[in-house]
Amino acid sequence: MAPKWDTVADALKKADGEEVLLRGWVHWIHKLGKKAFIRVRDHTGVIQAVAEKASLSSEEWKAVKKLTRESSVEVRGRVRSDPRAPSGKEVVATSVKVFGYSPPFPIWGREDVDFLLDHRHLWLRSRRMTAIMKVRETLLSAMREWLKREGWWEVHPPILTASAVEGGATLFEVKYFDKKAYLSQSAQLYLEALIFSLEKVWSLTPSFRAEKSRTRRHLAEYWHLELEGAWYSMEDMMEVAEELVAYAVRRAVEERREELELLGRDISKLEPAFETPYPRITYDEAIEILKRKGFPVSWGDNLGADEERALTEEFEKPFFITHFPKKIKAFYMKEAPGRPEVVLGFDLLAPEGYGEIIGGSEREENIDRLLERIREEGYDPANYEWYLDLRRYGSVPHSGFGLGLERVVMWVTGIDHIRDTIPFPRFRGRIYP
Ligand code: NSS
Repeated sequence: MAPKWDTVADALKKADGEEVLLRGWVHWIHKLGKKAFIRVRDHTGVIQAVAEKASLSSEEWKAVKKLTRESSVEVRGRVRSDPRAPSGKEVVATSVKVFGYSPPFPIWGREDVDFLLDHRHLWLRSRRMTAIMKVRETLLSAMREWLKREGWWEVHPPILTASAVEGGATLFEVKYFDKKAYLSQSAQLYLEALIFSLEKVWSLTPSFRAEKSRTRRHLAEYWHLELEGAWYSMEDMMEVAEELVAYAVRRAVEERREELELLGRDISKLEPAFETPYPRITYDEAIEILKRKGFPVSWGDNLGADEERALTEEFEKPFFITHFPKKIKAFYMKEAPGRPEVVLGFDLLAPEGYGEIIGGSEREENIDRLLERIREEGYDPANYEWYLDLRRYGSVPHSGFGLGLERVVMWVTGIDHIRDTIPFPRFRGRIYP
């Protein structure tokens, strides 16, 4: 069905004198005697309409006089080039219809963070949030397209689960009838079950982490894109990860240049990410680099945000860190052959200080080692019986990873806080709206 009205982008493409019918919200309005300048916003942009008392019915002119910012309107008119208009063209209105008036809009754009979060449902109308949401959509559709083309099956694992994947400390507990259950931290264990039929699977699910501290890059609810592949080694999986990211970033730059520019993103900093392979360093090398940079780190330490930021200064494109100490990584990661203190795990870090966007590994196949690690974590092995079955019945070498969509959006848009990568962010202290 062809839309019955024009977008602002359509209007800007029209020649002088052509008729348009716009629908949108009043972005800005200036009333001057018998004239009103109405900037109309829709999802494609903003255009100025000029309404004059003489060209409208008296009802319509009355309505125009009552218009306020964020009222919703329909404007019919003719396009006219005007170098003084913000977009070089304006619409000379022949009719204005009001759908909904707006009392004084509470947001001007200079309010503090908490005010904007309390009014998130309204702040989403800003051009900044609109641009970010479009970049997000483009990144995700590009990834989806890539995965389909490369033969990965999309599947739908559960969100309500009986057990932890990524450590008990960040589990959200929910009442599940007369039992306790948890919101999923990762679909991984279920994806591991699905590779025995579909072999190459992926899912996009919300993942939940009860992160106790508020940071710039942690949400309590985030969108997790996860892959799992039968017969894939860690190295194979890293190639998948870099190709997926390179493709998505390239597409976002090609298709969302205007939005990235509106956000003030220096696009030249994203271009190196188009080319694979991405550099690879081991955890051991990362520790050496950090020591050289004067960080008081020793082997076995977790790499926090500050350490990651320092490492990103060494690279102009995303890079992998591999072979982490076993004791800082999850129970399911496979021991490195000949080096039992290290696992075949990898992180992909985005440059410019952004840090980890992907975490993955080859999975432990040895059932005894798995059980031992499950016990060490303090989990009840009974909850993992089904998972252990996957090692009993025709076990295969396999690997996978999880990508935090908001982390990727944050890097690509160049924004400094994860909360603006998602319409309604969830983190400690924030559940409304
Ligand atoms: O904890 S991860 O590093 N890894 C997993 O959950 C694996 N079980 C995934 C897998 O192999 N299937 O999380 C993966 C990614 C991580 O690199 C971040 O990009 C993102 O998920 N992540 C988060 N994003 C936003 N907020 C929070 N709290 C968060 N935690 C992880």
